[in-house]
Amino acid sequence: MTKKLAGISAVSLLALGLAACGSDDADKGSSTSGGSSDKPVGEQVDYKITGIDPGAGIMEATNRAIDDYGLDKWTLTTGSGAAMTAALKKAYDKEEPIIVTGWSPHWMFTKYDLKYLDDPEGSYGGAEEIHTIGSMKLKDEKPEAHEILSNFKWDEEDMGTVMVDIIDGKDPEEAAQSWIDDNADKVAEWTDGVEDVDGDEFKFVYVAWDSTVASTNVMAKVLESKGYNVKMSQVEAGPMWTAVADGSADALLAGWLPVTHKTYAEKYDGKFEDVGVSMEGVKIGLTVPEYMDIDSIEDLKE
Ligand code: PBE
Repeated sequence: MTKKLAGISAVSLLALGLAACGSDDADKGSSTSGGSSDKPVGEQVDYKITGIDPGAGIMEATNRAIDDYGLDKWTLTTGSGAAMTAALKKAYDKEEPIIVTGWSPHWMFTKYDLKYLDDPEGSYGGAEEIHTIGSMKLKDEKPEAHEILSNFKWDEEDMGTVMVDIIDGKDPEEAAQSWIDDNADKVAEWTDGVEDVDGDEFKFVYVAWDSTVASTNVMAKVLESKGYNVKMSQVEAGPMWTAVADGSADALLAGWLPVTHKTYAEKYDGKFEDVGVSMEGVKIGLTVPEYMDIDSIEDLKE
């Protein structure tokens, strides 16, 4: 029970983090320094934005922001979601300045007090949606899975529960299964009236982004419960889209649109089916600890 309560409060915080996105207009342009130092924020962080894997849409958006805001001195480092959150934890524990590429839903907003920097130029787009992207042959060849995936829709609290369980040490499969056990009504909305299959293979491709790990594990378990033999193949962002477009995988659950994965969606236009929207109102952007005394990407110019 204690665990459950802790989970709920963690998840409400996550929802709060999401609700706070972009609505933080207080103090705009109040200061050009960050943390307790008087130095410009750029000097404090060596003009470095801590990024993730190079194929992520948020990396493309961040390079666009560097351009849009004239951040000539700045560099975006590449790494992975895990390396980014490790760097964030390290800085946060010492109350040091750091700027990362962040997105919601993400457990980092549950574990740390963070804020998005305002983006008046709109380099990161606005409210995004997570789309389920299927291969062109999915509907004909695996109509049961297609139907379930087209019904798949949940919210940031649902995903947050799974993500927080995983970061707190639960195995992703177990975290997925316990969310399913606790949300039988929701799962039934996706699966009701859909016939079972007999061991047909189904292949998901996914990137090791914490949000995507959560959704893919949940849907893998749901499809398994209907008789599918599900394979999950972890790849980079580009190969994830390619695999669905060339039909070597059946579906991906991390099609962030209209902005984040626009380049991929345009590249493969006509070669995939947009099966449905699994979540609305998601967001990407530059993210900093609350203790930093900046509010807008414009403050990085100083
Ligand atoms: N993300 C998580 C991905 C999509 C899902 C925001 C890191 C990206 O930037 O491509």
